[in-house]
Amino acid sequence: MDQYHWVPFWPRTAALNAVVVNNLYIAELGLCGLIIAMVVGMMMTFCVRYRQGSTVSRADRVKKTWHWEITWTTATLVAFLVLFCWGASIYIWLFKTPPGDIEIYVVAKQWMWKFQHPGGQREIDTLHVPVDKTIRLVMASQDVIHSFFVPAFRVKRDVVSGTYETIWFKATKTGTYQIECSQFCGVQHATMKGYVVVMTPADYAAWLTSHGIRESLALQGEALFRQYGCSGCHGANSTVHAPTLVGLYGSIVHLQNGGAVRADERYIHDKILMPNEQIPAGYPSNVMPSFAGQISEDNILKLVAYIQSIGSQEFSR
Ligand code: HEC
Ligand SMILES: [Cu+2]
Repeated sequence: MDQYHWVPFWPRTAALNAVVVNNLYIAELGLCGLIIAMVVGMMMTFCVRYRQGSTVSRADRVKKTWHWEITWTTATLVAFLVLFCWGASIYIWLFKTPPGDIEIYVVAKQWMWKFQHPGGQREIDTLHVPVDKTIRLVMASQDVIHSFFVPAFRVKRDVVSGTYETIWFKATKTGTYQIECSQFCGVQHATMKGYVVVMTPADYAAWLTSHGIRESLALQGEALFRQYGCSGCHGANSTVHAPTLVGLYGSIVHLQNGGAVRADERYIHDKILMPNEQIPAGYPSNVMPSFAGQISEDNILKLVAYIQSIGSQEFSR
């Protein structure tokens, strides 16, 4: 059963993320309620006790009691600091995407959600996932800003064009849950809805087989890698001084400007569109051409999947 399902208007709770957010929410609400009760309670008490015509003593009106001042101030400070630390750690936990058992690529566009599974299965506006697995979404926008929001999972992340955003969730209950776009993205924004279908592992496996008509994303990416001429420079027989992409994914790249970056999806994506933003140390700049405007986000995702498939370092993000 849903956590707190008996509370009116409480959204459904169908993921590990949602349970954690629920607990924080209840605690914050409880603490704030307690403080309101104390403040309003005291106000009412004093209003009645010192009303005009009451005969209680009004002596010592300006006497300060430091004990009370200090106790009260410290207690609220500590309470809110605890809430802050707890909330901040949950925020980091929610937004720092772990590697994930299954990685799904998402392209948002006016006005639909396109999903691509690692095996090449594609779907629009409906996302099938297994229960109790960490699902990692790598999301790109083909046009304007969108936002991927699944209320029942309490996960929401803006999807901005030109770069990748990631988000994760672990569904804990089978069922169908609504996806909303929560950034105004044009006239059909209100209809940009979809569903996450959470299935048992067996059902999910069956769904994958019945939809596994295409070749895997990595294989499609390999074809694009040749088609766009990447292999001409990055291939084993190339005469161009370009780095091999084997084992690149997940490694640390040392840059010409002295910095270092993790070669994750975003790095590879940005490298294809803006090659001169980050140059690996020891390689010439202005050799790799920009493919901005030539490769769609769908195809960039496939290229990334291919580069990931030719060797990656395990890492935690
Ligand atoms: C004309 C040759 C050329 C072509 C074509 C080319 N690249 Fe590159 N690429 C380079 C060079 C040179 C570098 C190293 C210098 C730099 O980063 O600009 C590089 C760097 C990279 C890097 C960063 C590698 C690292 O070790 O950090 C990636 C990823 C990459 N290219 C992917 C691609 C993809 C995908 C394509 C095809 C869509 C492509 N390249 C097409 C020459 C090329
Ligand atoms: Cu949208």
